[in-house]
Amino acid sequence: MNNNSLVTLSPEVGDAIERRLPIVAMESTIISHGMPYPQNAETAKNCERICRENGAVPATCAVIGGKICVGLTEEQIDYLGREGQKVTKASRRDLPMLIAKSMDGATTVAATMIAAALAGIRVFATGGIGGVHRGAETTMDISADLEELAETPVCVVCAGAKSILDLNLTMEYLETKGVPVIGYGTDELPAFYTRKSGIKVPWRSDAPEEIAEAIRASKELGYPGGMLVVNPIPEEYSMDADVINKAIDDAVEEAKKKGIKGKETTPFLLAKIKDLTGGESLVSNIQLVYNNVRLAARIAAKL
Ligand code: PSU
Ligand code: MN
Repeated sequence: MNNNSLVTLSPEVGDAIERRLPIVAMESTIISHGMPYPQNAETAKNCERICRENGAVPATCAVIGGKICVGLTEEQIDYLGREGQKVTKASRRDLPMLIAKSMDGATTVAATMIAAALAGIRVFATGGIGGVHRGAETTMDISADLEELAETPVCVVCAGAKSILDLNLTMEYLETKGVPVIGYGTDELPAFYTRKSGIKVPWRSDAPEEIAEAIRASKELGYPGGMLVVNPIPEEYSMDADVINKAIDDAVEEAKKKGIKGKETTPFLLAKIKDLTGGESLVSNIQLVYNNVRLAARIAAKL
């Protein structure tokens, strides 16, 4: 499958591709920019373990020394965790120059989808995706993740989107781009830390098998893009809506005051929210990622 000289498969992932075993891709910006050290590296390694326990081979992706690595060693995961925001946050627009300069980069949802697609991997688990930011009507801050979902055939399992984004506009954007959005066991878009947002999703599925069938159908229809499965955070880890929404509003306000822009916006907000909730948001964040890995592994197993 991998004839691309830019892509390096780990031995485990290479073997899984050859044997056509279920594989789940995972991103690395969530490690470097999404969580503090050492919880970030621990979470990434636990995700790999949970993935294996659920019958799929994990393929955490990053750019290391200018190579697109699909499947990382524990040392590489620790390195990304330790370096944190010193590593380049790499989205679609960053890959060519990171490769040209033989640099390292932690891949966002968009860049991880590209890596996964190059390796022939069709299912990807993460926490939250980027989207249309609040105030995008003046800043034009719309994550490249949305465009990637329209262009690259990978099914992304997430816990919805944080309300650091404008969730209504994010859904409108996905509708315009024709990206299938499927609520797993829900009719509503989950809001990452909470199970509900009040926004309807176009489709609901209660069966990983059915989602796998939709992935196959999308391919047969000749759709270029992927799809988005939104999986609510388990009840026991979901946060109080008032507490989290207040923290998010305060974080957005502070980012505006400080003039935080562009790719710094999402990492700034994530760190601020964690501080404002006294770390409670981090616990929820970690648990919802595990929950998404479990579902992604079950979908991959049905493909
Ligand atoms: N949302 C989260 N946690 C994250 C991210 C988003 O709840 O770690 C990361 C993901 O890697 C996502 C990226 O792809 O931020 C989006 O950044 P931007 O909005 O700059 O495209
Ligand atoms: Mn942006």
